[in-house]
Amino acid sequence: MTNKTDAHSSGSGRESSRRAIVVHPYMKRPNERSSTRTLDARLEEAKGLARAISLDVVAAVAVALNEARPSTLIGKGKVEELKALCAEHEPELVICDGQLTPVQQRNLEREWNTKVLDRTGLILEIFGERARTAEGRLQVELAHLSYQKGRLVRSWTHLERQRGGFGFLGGPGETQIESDRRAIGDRIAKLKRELEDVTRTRKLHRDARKRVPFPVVALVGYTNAGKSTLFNRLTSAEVLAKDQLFATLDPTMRGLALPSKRRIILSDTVGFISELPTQLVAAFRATLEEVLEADLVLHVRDASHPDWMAQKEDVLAVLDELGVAPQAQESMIEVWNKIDCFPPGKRPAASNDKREPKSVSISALTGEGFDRLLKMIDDALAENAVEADLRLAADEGADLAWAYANGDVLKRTNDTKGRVKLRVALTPALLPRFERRFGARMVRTQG
Ligand SMILES: Nc1nc2c(ncn2[C@@H]2O[C@H](COP(=O)(O)OP(=O)(O)OP(=O)(O)O)[C@@H](O)[C@H]2O)c(=O)[nH]1
Ligand SMILES: [Mg+2]
Repeated sequence: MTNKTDAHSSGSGRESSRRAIVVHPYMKRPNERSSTRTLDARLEEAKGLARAISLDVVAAVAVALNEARPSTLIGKGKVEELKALCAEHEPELVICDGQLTPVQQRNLEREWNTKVLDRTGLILEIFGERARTAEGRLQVELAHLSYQKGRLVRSWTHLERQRGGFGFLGGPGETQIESDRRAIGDRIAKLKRELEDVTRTRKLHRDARKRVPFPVVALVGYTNAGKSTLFNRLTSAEVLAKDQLFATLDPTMRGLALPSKRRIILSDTVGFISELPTQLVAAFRATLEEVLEADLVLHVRDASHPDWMAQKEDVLAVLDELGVAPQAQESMIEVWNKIDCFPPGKRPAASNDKREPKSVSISALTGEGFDRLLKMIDDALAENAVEADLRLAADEGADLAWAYANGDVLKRTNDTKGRVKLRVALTPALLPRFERRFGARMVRTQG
């Protein structure tokens, strides 16, 4: 991975002044996916990704393709044009906002006399810079290696085809690649073992936390939607919120009390993006377990973004790929953020359609709409809650204290003999623990 200066501490990143040209190739005959996004927004996103590793974008060009050329992806004429642009700006790097085969990458590097990185490579670089925890770093390195390994295989088959007619198979190139592949394979196996250890420790922590009776509410959403800003405002925590793609990588959790006094744990996570490299989705599955096990998921959306509909599809696709249960997706609340960007009267209106997910408009920046948001969280959790009655004898004070510490006590009645009846509200996750502790002394009344 890279060993450049820290993007967070370098501020504008100007002093590093690594100049880059961004090239966004797209098919002239748009397929379904690209047609839902504006070209401008795609180019902006590509520039944003480049800036996320403090690159100084000196030029950005969208390139229309009739077809993908196997040798260079983009057509001859455009390759020449961009060569001139490279000669003019002398960038350190050209970002190609699409997938390149290793052969295409190498050919373009030769043509333009500069290093070329494709979208997956760029996202991996960003994640490499952002990862802070041991687990995050392991996950990114693993993803990076899987990516490299795939490229070695492909370039090898290409070489094989080139040499095929001459009987040079088994030449030095092949041996080199074979041993590279083996080395990468060994490293991957080692990383996987280390990651398993870290994940196990993390699970222990999570189980310990589970003994706290608070429901977990997870924020998910497209990168830059405003998850961390909302998280900070709600919990008054200082989590890095930046106009930067993938500002947050490692999940962060903080406690918070709702208006009903119900305490929850809010979790801020990594943002999603279209065409998230599959290696990364796989690698981050462990981290995103917080989301998988959340009692409620809030989908934070940037309502001011021209592509917010396409972004929603991307987020739902990643949630599916991660295996977030359909019922969790069903109870998901959509948080339409950044409504301060709209003049009054021009704001997107929440639908009353029962088939649509519940939604609430807010501004994480101004705090507008927070009352409604918090009430919706309260209501949704209450809806999922289970109620039960506990009957305790006078000498069962320890159990009584435990019930107060772990459940949400709604009502208490004492009789003359010192016996106590408690009505408690429990999250679904808590129910089994109460059942274990109280057995026949507990009767479910609802849920
Ligand atoms: N105008 C406006 N800007 C906002 C609002 N909420 C967040 N932003 C801005 O949007 C940018 C991204 O905010 P973050 O909170 O870092 O977004 P995120 O979803 O955590 O992004 P990642 O961690 O990269 O996935 C920042 O520049 C915020 O100041 C809002 O309600 N209104
Ligand atoms: Mg964030």
